[in-house]
Amino acid sequence: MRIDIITVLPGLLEGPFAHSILKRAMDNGLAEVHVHDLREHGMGKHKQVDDYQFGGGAGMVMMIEPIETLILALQAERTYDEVIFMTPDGEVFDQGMANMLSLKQNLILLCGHYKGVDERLREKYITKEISIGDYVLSGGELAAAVVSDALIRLIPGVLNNETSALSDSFQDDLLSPPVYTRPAEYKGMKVPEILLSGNFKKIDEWRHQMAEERTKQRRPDIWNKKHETND
Ligand code: 6GU
Repeated sequence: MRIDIITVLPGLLEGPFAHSILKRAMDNGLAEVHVHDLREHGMGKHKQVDDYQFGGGAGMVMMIEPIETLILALQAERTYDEVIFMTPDGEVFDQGMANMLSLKQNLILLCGHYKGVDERLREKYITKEISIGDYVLSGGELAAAVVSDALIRLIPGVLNNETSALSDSFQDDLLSPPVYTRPAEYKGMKVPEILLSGNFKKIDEWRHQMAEERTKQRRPDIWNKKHETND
């Protein structure tokens, strides 16, 4: 998978891909993330990328031309499955969308800023718009990092057995059960007996039961959605 991220703040995206699982995925050639500084394609000697909005009102709007130039240059090199605009008024991202997008080869993520981007660019080039939740971030960069992380970890070979994405919360519409490590007793607090029993069938049952209880209690919305179709 290749992800091209278009941003006015490339520095914000240096950290997330330089560590741990995402770094290893890139080192192993399983994923490529290319961050493009929109300002390099800005207009005039000030490399302008945004301008006042027609009709008045506070806040700048990202101009069409620098973004179009970058998108066309990328599309001349390869075919993109989606050109995604990261924006709080997009479709809300979830595990289902992550699963779908993780099957794609080439994606462009455009990070929104200021008051947004000229509507004509959205109409002409954007094939999908994603929000990561109902709150407003200063820009789309952190959201692009969130989406990229969620996709890359699903690529076969990125996770090993121990960290397998198949046992993730949400993958089976259940939250994860509680987990424990050494010591078996800490300041009087004990690890549930069953986990020390060595009876792996019983342990599996216990974990499943805890996952169900946790989902019912914390996310009745997910629990009810999972069960309404079966009733
Ligand atoms: Cl994708 N961008 C911004 N600026 N805010 C958000 C978001 C995206 N998703 C949730 N809030």
